[in-house]
Parts: sequence; structure tokens; C-alpha cells
Amino acid sequence: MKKALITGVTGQDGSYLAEFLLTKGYEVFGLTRRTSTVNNERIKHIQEKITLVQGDLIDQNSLGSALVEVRPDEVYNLAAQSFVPTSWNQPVLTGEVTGLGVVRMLEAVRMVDPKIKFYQASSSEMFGKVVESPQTEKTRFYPRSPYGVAKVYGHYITVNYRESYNIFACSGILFNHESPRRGLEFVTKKITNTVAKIALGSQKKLLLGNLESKRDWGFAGDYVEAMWLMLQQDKADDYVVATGENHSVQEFVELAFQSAGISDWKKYVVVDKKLYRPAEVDFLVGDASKARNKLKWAPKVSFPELVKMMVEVDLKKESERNKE
Ligand code: NAP
Ligand code: F7E
Repeated sequence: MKKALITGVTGQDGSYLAEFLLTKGYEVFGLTRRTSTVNNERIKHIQEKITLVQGDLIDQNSLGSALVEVRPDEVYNLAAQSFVPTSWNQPVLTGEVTGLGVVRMLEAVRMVDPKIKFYQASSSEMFGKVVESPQTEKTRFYPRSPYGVAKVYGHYITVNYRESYNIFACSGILFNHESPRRGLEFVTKKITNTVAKIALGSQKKLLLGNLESKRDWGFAGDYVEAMWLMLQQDKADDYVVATGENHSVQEFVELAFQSAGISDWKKYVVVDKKLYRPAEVDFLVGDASKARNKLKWAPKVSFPELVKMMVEVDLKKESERNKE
């Protein structure tokens, strides 16, 4: 039985990856940091089947201890300060966790067992102000936020540990991926959650920032399979994971209202300039040909299916809440 340790197991991707690895017969361990209130909402349905180990990407010793305790075959480093606006409010913390956290985990791997395979959660935010479209593994990075800058460090230190120490380290450059488990502050979940409240009468307005920016949005459940596939190859490498389609925030809004049976979305949406970012990433679209060809990976859930899935789950949750 293979053993995997997932950092960020309480997050959106960590919860889907843990489910996925259980179906592949893995013994799954999740690294969690200490919080004053329990924060296991996304993994409570599988908590009996996985083992939680304490650790924090800011604390070097805790990472080494976790590896000594678990002795994993694979480490999936998904933990990060992942919300882009927060990275301007807390740039140093973001650098510590999202950037230096990667080298702390790589050092732990190097010291405890350099044969452990390592996956790094890199991001399309590294492309930022894009220099070409669509973006591939060879596209030059031009990050536009402290988060993007920290991810560029995480990406190159992963490549460097592969080249310096021959560690099987892969970097997955994932474009935006969403799900009903997405954090409430991200635009997709904010939209579907508020649309459900508007449809059921408990909220009147949806406040948003830039409606024009475009993203290549996929389904998180599809993307975790690509992470695993990367670590099953003969050679460690880096891959773009994306759908190859992009849509504006406004298109997402229109489709979400439609999915809730509301045609006149303009009546409800208010643009708030305070939600604009100091530097925006206007347009992202990925070319995942390498992942398609080498990993035989392809996304399954389409953009309209994703929006509908998220709205339906939020409508159900909201109507249950209203009954309480
Ligand atoms: P998420 O929902 O924000 O989850 C982040 C996870 O990191 C949480 O489990 C969080 O724990 C944990 N964490 C934060 N700081 C930590 C620390 N100091 N030590 C240990 N754990 C810590 O993020 P996600 O959407 O699942 O994304 C997973 C990874 O992929 C992240 O690295 C993100 O930057 C990257 N990524 C995401 C996307 C996307 O579209 N979702 C695209 C590209 C790359 P708590 O629950 O305790 O806060
Ligand atoms: O913003 C615009 C906003 O916060 C998407 C993270 O998972 O994906 C994510 O980063 C777009 C931006 O995601 C609101 O200006 C408009 O252009 O959902 P988001 P993100 O910044 O793309 C990448 C790949 C990651 O790696 C990150 O970890 O939507 N937008 N109005 C808004 N965004 C938010 N959050 N809230 C608004 O009200």
C-alpha cells in the first residue's frame, strides 16, 4: 500500500485529492496546522479513513518530524496562503508560506528520504501579465501579485531541487479550478453563494470588482487526477493543467443567475471599485497539450456544467439553512 502525505488537506484541492488517492488504494495522511476552532469541514466525510499529522509550512522541524512519522512515498505540497488579494495585505506571510514553505518541505524530503516523490502546486498566476497566449510550460512568467511572485519562487526551487539533488519533484502549473468546496472569498463561489441567496430572498445585491477579467476555469475534482498522474511517470517534469477555454467574470455571473432561474442579472450586480486589485491579471488561457499527450489527462466537466453544479449545491444548502 502506497503512502501519501498531503499538505493543505483541509483546503479545496486537498479534500478532492485525499478522496481520489483513497480510491487508488493509498494510505492517506494530511498535514494540518493548529487552529483554535476545528476546520475540517471539507474532509469530515473521509476523516475516519485518513490520518492527520500536525505541522506548519512555517515550522521547518514540524515538516521533518511529519515525514519521519509517516514515511510517505509521495508528498503533495498543496498548502499555501492562496488568496491573491490577501497577498497584498500580508506579503511577508505569503512569501513565508507560499514561497519559502516549498523549500522547507523540499529540505525535509532531502534530509529524511530523497526518494520521496514531490508534487508542487504551482499556479497560472505566475504568468500574470501574459507575454503570449495560450500559456504553456515554456511561457515566460510575469507575476502580478505577491502571491504570484511567491509561486514563481516555489516553482523554480522545485525545478532546482530536481536538478541539484535528483529528487523526483514535479510542478503542476494549474489554471483556476473551482468546485462547490471552493473558499467563499474566491469569485466563483462568492457569485454562486450570493446568487443562491438572492434567488431564495435572503440577499439583495451581489457586490463584485472587475467583471472583465478572463480565466480558464476547470473543475477541481478533474485537476487532482493530473497531480497524481505526474508522480506516476518515469521522469519528473512540469505540466500545465487547463481546459484551453476562457470566460469573463461577467459570463460566469450571467450563467450563474440563469442556472438559478433569474434572467435579469444586471438588476442585482453592483460593481465596487474597492474590490479592484492594485495590479490585475486580465486574461489567462492554458495550453495543456503536454498533459494531454504525456499524462493522457483531459478535463471532464465543462464550464456550463461547473457553474450549474456550484449553483445547485448552493441553492440546496441555502434552502436547508432557511428551514432551520
Ligand atoms: P485553499 O482551499 O486555500 O487551501 C489552502 C490549504 O493550505 C488549507 O488547507 C490551509 O489550511 C493550508 N495552509 C495555509 N497555510 C498553511 C501553513 N502555514 N501550514 C500548513 N498549511 C497551511 O487552496 P486550494 O484552492 O485548495 O489550492 C491548493 C494549492 O493549489 C494552493 O497551493 C494554491 O495556491 C494552489 N493553486 C490553486 C489553484 C486554484 O484555482 N484552486 C490554482 C493554482 C494553484 P487551513 O485550512 O488551516 O487554512
Ligand atoms: O479572482 C475578479 C478578480 O479571487 C478571479 C486562486 O485559486 O486562481 C485563484 O486566483 C478574478 C480576478 O481567483 C471579484 O479581480 C471580480 O480577476 O477567484 P479569484 P484568482 O485571483 O484568479 C489562481 C490560479 C490561484 O493560484 C489562486 O490561488 O475575478 N473578481 N470581482 C473578483 N475576485 C474576487 N475574489 N472577488 C470579487 O468580488
